[in-house]
Amino acid sequence: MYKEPLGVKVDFETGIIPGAKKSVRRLSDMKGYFLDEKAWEEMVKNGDPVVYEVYAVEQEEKEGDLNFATTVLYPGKVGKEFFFTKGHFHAKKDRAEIYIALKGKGGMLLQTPEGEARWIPMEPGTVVYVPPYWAHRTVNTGNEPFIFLAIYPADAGHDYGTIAEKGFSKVVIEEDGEVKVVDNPRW
Ligand code: S6P
Ligand code: ZN
Repeated sequence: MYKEPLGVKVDFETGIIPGAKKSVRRLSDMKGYFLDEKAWEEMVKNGDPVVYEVYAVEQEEKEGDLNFATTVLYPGKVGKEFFFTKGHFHAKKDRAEIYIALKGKGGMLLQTPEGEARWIPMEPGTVVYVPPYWAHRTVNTGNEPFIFLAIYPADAGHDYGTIAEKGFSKVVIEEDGEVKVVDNPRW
């Protein structure tokens, strides 16, 4: 009747959680996500790099329980756009989430269902509260892996559809050697 408590040591250097379920997202898994489609195609042809890996410790989708997962988001750009995670709303839209940055440099784009966006810069030690209803995507703006831990309700689920179709209203690019958060020209 009681579940067994669990303690695991997360490797802050690699993001690896022993015993966790690993998933890998390559650039080819992100067709249509980046603005510069030619650059995307070239990069997919020339090695199809891993954009991010997730190590997740997940429970049954039940109210009250919690999941946790690390993400290792690699450095890179497609055209001017920094590598990012796909981004999602939670399937149960009112489920919140906490992120803790462990290594590297980046940030989070958040967006309401109406398309109002926010950018929160993240570095090791930054804790981000993702309120209910906000879609969220992380972006690596540095030149080493950006690693963070996410803690989220076990019944939150993922809704990728809306973001896959429309993206975020802001994009994070490098211009004149600077990180800029600008309006998405496709929005
Ligand atoms: C889950 C949490 C993270 C992401 C991971 C990959 O709610 O927000 O563990 O799943 O960072 O991003 P995405 O958008 O591909 O799920
Ligand atoms: Zn989430």
